[in-house]
Amino acid sequence: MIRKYVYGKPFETEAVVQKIEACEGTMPYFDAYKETDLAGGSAEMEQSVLVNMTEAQLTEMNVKSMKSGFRYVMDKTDVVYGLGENIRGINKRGWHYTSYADDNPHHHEDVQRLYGAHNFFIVDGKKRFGIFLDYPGEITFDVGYTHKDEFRIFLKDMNFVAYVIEGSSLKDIVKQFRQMIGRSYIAPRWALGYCQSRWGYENAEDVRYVVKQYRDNHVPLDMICVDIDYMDGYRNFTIDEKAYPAFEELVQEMRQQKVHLVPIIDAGVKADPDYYVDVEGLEKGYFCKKEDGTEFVGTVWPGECHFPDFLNPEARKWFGHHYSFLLNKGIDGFWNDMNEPAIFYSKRQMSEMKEKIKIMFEDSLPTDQEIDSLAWKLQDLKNSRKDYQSFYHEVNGEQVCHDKVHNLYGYNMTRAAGEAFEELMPDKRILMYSRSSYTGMHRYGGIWYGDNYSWWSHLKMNLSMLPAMSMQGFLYSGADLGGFGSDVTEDLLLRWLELGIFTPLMRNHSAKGTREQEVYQFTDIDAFGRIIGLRYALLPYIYSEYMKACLRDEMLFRPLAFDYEEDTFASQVEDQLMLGDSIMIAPVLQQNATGRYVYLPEEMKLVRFRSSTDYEEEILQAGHHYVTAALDEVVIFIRPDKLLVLSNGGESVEDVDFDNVKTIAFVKKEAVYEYYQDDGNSRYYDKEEHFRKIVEK
Ligand code: MIG
Repeated sequence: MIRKYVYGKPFETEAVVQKIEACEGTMPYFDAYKETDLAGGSAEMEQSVLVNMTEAQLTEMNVKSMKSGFRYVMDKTDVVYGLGENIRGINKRGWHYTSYADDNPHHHEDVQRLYGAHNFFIVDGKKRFGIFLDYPGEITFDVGYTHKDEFRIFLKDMNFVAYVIEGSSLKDIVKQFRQMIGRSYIAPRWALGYCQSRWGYENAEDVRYVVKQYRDNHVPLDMICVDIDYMDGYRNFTIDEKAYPAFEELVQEMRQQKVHLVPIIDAGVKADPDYYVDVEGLEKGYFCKKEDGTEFVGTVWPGECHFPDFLNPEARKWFGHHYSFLLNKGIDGFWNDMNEPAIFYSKRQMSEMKEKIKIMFEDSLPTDQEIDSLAWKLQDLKNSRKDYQSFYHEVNGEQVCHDKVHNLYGYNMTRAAGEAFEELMPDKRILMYSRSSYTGMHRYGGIWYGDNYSWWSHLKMNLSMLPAMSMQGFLYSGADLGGFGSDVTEDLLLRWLELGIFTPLMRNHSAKGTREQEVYQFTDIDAFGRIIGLRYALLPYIYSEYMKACLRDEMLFRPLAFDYEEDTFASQVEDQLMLGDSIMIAPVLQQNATGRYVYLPEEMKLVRFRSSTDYEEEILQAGHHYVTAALDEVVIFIRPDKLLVLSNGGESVEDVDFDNVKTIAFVKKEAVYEYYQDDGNSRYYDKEEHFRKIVEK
């Protein structure tokens, strides 16, 4: 059951598609809560007194700052799931998280926010409920950070909608939420192939070289992402003719190699009187403006940029239709970047900074501390709150300050593309994944999890994020495998791919200046070929589960506790996941380990793959086990009376035979599997003939 509570005058985010009548009163579970900072002492006042005080009374009391929100007192054993793209574990307890989309390439253990804003969570304990706060501005979820047993939520202002969801199970709560926000974006089947990417392929020859290496080594490959270097001076919807001459021919040549070229699009449009997109945008008034009515300018990769007002439906349509520049060249997939939006700095802030630096160096030499603080201040120029507060969107004829709707920017950029694709290519699925996102964007594209590092802890973080993303409906998603920043090692890449073979978006991506991380850069190419080959063998299962999760508003990856609610240990398991209907995965996440401990909530069949054809099986009892998994081995666990469908593999998705599949089953009485299959490319997903039962006795 879903109950809706409207507070104040909420902004219409269009995250929710279901019509739900609002209830009277205030939302259950959480009590109204205020936190004050009293001048001359910050002793907490009695809540009963505080929440009823008027603004005037508070001012009289010398309140320096006050945060308004809600509080829930957690039981010791309560587990909190959700919040989508965030750091830390599956159980979000013990930290504070902020929804305010941020381009932060340092996913350290102490950051509070990343690129997306996903305000849905479930509290599971003596009481069990889910809450979605539909609010496009900044929210803080203090999940036992300030007080270990209190869950406090603070919103910038009290104009929002709360949806409180109760259900018969954790899965049921998620399903109701997902039905409410609409069906997830469905990627073309080829986009579940392996993707090689790097910010650093500078020209067509670089791309050809990568593809040749993969094909020569017989390591499967379906896509190459091209990063900002393919554009002419980082101008969206242009091509650098020197680096990528005859782009259309390159696209065709790649298609003959069964590889899709996937270009990046950035949010900022270069401010340039000789650039057609900028000229059009200015003419039509489609860019975000400052209070004085002139266009806001911020510096990003192209230099000074204008920012399309994606909240304006006309501007959205205009920008979306520009993707046809590339669609017409044979492109059928894109990634949307820098759409928080990322801003390196604005002119105004830069001049202020220059002033500060001048003063600092004027009279005397700065101290060490001053230099440190200067470095911090320079960092603060990036993605600065002041900038976000200084420009406006036009929504139904009204000016809305960007800061208040910040989290909707990337969502609506991707929506612009998604809506255009539906119009321009009604019969074909186009690949789209974005960096920034908000609930609702899941209907138009997937996401990748941004600029992680080549760190073992980030491999673990990748695993933790997967079920949280499934909850939010971002089913086509994945992290940069091998890590984006810093230098990868061969063993880390192998282990990371051993998780990546299960995620719908399976992309190896890395940053300029880091160690090259294509699989052929390392010694045991054969092992990489076998692991990636296993992905292609598993594709019938992964695609079928992915599609069913999309079509039925379900989770693809689940924490163990979602399937074994009665099992009191299951909620403790932070490094294993249920994947689809039949299996549990337990990747090795630690360097130099030749195996790991695995918890089995019930008897299961272990399958240890060295390749799709070379594997062994073993039945394991419920309980704790140490399971070996050498560097080139993948262990999975099949549940009782469930089965796995496998193909004979292939070097590209189009070579995979999805009709004639093999099975590996754990038969106790009878293993049953519902196998989904379609052409992988059209938009007629729901036909009955796509579902087939496979039974094994
Ligand atoms: O400021 O386009 O997250 O995947 O390679 C960095 C260059 C801009 C950030 C993306 C990353 C991409 C990079 N971009």
